[in-house]
Amino acid sequence: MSTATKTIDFAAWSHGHLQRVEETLQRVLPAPEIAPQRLHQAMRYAVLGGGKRVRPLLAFAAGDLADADPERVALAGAAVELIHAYSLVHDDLPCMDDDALRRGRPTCHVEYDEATALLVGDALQNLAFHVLGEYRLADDMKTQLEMVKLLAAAAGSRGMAGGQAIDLASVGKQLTLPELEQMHIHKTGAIIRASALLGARCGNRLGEKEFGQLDLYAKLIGLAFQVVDDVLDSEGSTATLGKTAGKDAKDNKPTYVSAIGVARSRELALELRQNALDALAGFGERALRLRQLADFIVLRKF
Ligand code: GRG
Repeated sequence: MSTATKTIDFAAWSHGHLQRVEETLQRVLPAPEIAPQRLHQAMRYAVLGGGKRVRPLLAFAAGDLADADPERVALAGAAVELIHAYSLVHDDLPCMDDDALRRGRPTCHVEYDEATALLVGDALQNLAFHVLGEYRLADDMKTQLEMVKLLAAAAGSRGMAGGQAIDLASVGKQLTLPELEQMHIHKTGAIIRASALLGARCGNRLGEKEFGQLDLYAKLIGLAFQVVDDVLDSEGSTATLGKTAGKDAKDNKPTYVSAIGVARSRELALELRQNALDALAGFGERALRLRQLADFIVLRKF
């Protein structure tokens, strides 16, 4: 397959899967007319208002490795996206990053109010686990329970929430590269990693070695995602990003750009991508979408 054909093919693949994710999110979110209406409307505002949906796409791509049923993966991917959306709503609150723009629109607490935004995050987090418990997502219940624990660990104090705590405690400090890496492996990487692992768990059980290789890929690509995020924050525009650009420097946050500069950060993202691709070497064509997503994550402009 030529590079041009593969690229077009990726566009079609992601378009189809994005539609499936949107339909699934629409379906699992409470309808806006159900009481309490304002909370349900705000939840839908936070989740359905755009976003790249990289995490569900990673779940689908990893699902390919395990011949997973796309309907199962769509639900697992939706659960991850609900956790992601909750994290953004809480991250934007005045007590955290205090941001007014997200996905090109007013943040949830600006559009509604702070208390509602807090409840939106709480409710989305619970909805994510409801989805993992409500539908049949794996061949056996033991695996499905593993999936619940996997997402709980990724979102909790030893995952995303813990990474956010390190982030808040690091304002005004210059972290070493290993410290920065630790922060981001937790804050951003844990949920990205969980997306891929959950997608794979929806299908035939991968061997330990194969699951380990997927895990390695997911860790590397999660870190690459954050390195690129730091570069985009420093170089991108608010209009393209749909969120306030230049916020890390303004807030005096340690980033890859502040630690090693833009040029080296770009190189690092490419190195991480290459290492992630190397981790997939044994999978052959089954890992095509994971390879293409690695490229998308590293070469993206928003
Ligand atoms: C646990 C209370 C609590 C809060 C967590 C981790 C967190 C708060 C927020 C994430 C903060 C953040 C903006 C991290 C940078 C990397 C990142 C997750 C960027 C946004 O993700 P994208 O680019 O966003 O995938 P879209 O809008 O495309 O979904």
